[in-house]
Parts: sequence; C-alpha cells; structure tokens
Amino acid sequence: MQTQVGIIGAGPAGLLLSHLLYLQGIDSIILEKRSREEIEGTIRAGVLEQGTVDLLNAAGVGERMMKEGHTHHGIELQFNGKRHRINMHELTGGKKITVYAQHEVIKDLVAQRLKDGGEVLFNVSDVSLHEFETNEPKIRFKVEGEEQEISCDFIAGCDGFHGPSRQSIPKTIRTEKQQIYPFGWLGILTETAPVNPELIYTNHERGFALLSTRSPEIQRHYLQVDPKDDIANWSDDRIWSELHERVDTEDFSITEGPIIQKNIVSMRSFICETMQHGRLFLAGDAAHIVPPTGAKGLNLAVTDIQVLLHGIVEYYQSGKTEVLDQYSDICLRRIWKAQRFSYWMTTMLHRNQSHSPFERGVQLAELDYVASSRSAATSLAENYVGLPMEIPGKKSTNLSMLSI
Ligand code: RFL
Ligand code: PHB
Repeated sequence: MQTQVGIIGAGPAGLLLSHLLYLQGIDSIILEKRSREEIEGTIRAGVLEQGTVDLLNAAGVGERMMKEGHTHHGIELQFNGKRHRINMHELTGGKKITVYAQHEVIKDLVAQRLKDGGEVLFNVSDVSLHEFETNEPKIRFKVEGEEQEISCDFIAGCDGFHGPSRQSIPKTIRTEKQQIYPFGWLGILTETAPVNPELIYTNHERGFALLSTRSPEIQRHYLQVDPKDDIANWSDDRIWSELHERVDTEDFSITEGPIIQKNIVSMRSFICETMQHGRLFLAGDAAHIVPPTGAKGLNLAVTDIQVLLHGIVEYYQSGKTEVLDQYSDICLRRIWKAQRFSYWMTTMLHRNQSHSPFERGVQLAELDYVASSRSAATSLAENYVGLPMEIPGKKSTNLSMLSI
C-alpha cells in the first residue's frame, strides 16, 4: 500500500488529521488496533476549547456538536462549602467552552472520513514503524492475520500513551519527564437531569469532586479516590453518599439516578521531548499526558494536529520544511503551558493527605485568591478556554489553518 501520510491511531488526533489533510487534497491511511464500536464507545473527555470548536466547525464536522453540545460561559469553584463563579466569558473577552463528549467527536469524524472515502483500517495488530529516518518511511502491520506494509512520505504517531510510535524514537534522542499524582478519578455516568448549569470543581476535606454533564438526560461526575482503589469497592450507594458529603451545600443536594457506567483512572503528567524524529511526528497523548483537571488533553491533541497539518501542507505546496523542522519546538512551547495549568489545577483542587496543616492552609488561600482577585481569575479563565495558537512567522489563528 502507498499513501502520503501514514497515521497510527484513530483517536481525535489521528481522525482529525486525516480529515484536515483530505480537505487539503492530501492522502492518508489510518491504522487503528481497536474496532469502530470500541473507539466510538470509550467514555473520556467532555470539554472542548473555543479553538477546538471553531476548527471542527470550519472543517465541516461540527453540525451535531452545535446541536447537541452545550456552551458554558463559566465554571464554579467550591471550597469551604461555598461556590464561587469564574465568569470566563467576561474575563476572556467573550470566549467560552463547549461540553460535548469525545466519543461523539469520534463518531462525527469516523462518519465523515468514511463518507469521503477515507481509508480507516480497524482491528489491525502488530504495528511497527520503519525507515522513518529516510524519505520513504514504512509501517508494517497485520490485518486479519495477514502481514501488510504501507510506504508513505510521513508517519503521524497518533496512537496514544501506550502506542508504538513514541517507543520507536531511539531512547538516546528523546527525554521523557513525568509526574505521577497520588490521586485517581472515579468517573460515573448517571441518568439524571443536569444538576447545575455549569461545571462545579470542588475542593473538600474528604477529596476533590467534579460535577459535569453530557446531555439533558446523562450527567458525568468524578470523585477523587486512591488511584490503586478497585471499582468493585464502590457500590452505587457508596458513590452517592460520598458525592453528597463533598458537593452538597446549605441550599444544594445532588440529584441521584441510576449509574450506567463507572471506572477509576490514575493521573499523571508526562511529556516527551522531542516530538519528532526524521519523518515521524508524534501528536496528542502519544507525546504528552495531562491530568484531566484542566480539561486539556483532547484540546492539545487538536493543536498539535494543526501545526503538523500546516507543516505537511507547506511541504507539498512548496517543498519547504520550515514548519516541519520546528514542529516539536512549536508544539512543546504551548504544551508546557498547558502542563503548567493542568498541574496547578490538580494541586490546587485535590486533597493531598501528605500535606501539613500549613500546606492545606496555603491551598485554601490560593482558591480564595482565585475566587476573589480579578487578575487571578483571569489567569485561570484564559488558560481554561485555551491559549492562542502561535506558529512563528505565520498567520496562525485556528481558522486560518484551513486556508493555508
Ligand atoms: P487517544 O484518544 O488515546 O487515541 C489513540 C488511538 O490509538 C490507538 N492505538 C493504536 N492503533 C494501532 N496500533 C497500535 N499499536 C495502537 N495503540 C493505540 C488507540 O486504540 C486509540 O484509538 O489519543 P489522542 O488522539 O491523542 O487523543 C487524546 C485524548 O483522547 C485525551 O487527551 C483526552 O481524553 C483527555 N481528557 C480530556 N481532554 C480534554 O481536552 N478535555 C476533557 O474534558 C478531558 N477529560 C480526559 C478527560 C481523559 C480522561 N481519561 C479517561 C484519562 C477525562 C478523563 C477521565
Ligand atoms: C468531563 O466532563 O468529562 C470533564 C469535565 C471537566 C474536566 C475533566 C473532564 O476537567
């Protein structure tokens, strides 16, 4: 098989890259180890930055998101039993976020790729990357037990944290930095009406809790738990009782409903420097992981893709590799800022049992500062809605990416 860009992974990064390349007349093939049903059914992110929403709309895949997603102009922080609203819309000159589930974005992108005749190969195995230090990289894999090979001009490693792409970069060339947190998130989906018009991030003596939403009928909530805890220890009754303890206030009691899904995920910050080697480019979770408290992971995957798209299009249009050569540096500059924000939100909002009473006092003072200072609240707001995308020397708003 032959294509221009071989893409490993049909997550948001791989699917969106393939679609944007198609809009620029560039061919790609996506290799995905899971089935279509699995990728369309995995529950993950919910918050889309304004830039992500604008890009999906400009790329013609935002119709359902605009109908079924919900725009939020602010978030609420709760501590010491009181709520404080951060009015992101006002603090950022009119920006907002949209709550629309990641697996719905995946469904929209898969449907569009298949409608446009895109090649997405599901259920592949034994993916390996070769000769990407030359001008003719190869990807080998098996599909239905049969060995296959793709020759391409570039490989996009969009295969998430556990995929083979990052591991293919020689260890002497990449530096990996990470932080493991002593926190896990127990996430549930429950059949109830929304409990609040906006997301509520709570710092409580017993641990962090987050109330989010998915649709008028389904809500998404999280509880901080021990990352090694077993979901079997958490009956529905125990989950509701813990949520009541942490989020109820004098005039609010969380609405209970049937829990239709529950699981525990651990949290880490991770970054791989460099994100490129030869003609292999890493994007999204393959190169970096942020703890979900800042709601940045999917959004970062989308901005990586835009830089990569820009570089690949420039190469095919003019033979220049100016942007491709700087791909890693351009992406990492913005990613480090998202790492900082996600780390800050995580340490500010979670209850750390190893904290001294003094450190706990500082944590609550930090929340109080954010809730009461316009400057501090603006800093949170501008990071939460998404920092601007910058490609040196290029006119690089999110939308201009589509008219390179
Ligand atoms: P993905 O989504 O992991 O997709 C990678 C794809 O590659 C496939 N793959 C392979 N394919 C072929 N061969 C192999 N050997 C392969 N190995 C892997 C996988 O099957 C998969 O389909 O990475 P991508 O595209 O970079 O997207 C990243 C996002 O998925 C991730 O950052 C977000 O989900 C993070 N995240 C959030 N991000 C946000 O922007 N906003 C949020 O509100 C938000 N909330 C969250 C989150 C992540 C969470 N979890 C579960 C960690 C909430 C949670 C609880
Ligand atoms: C979600 O709705 O899944 C969600 C919302 C906000 C976050 C993380 C996850 O910070």
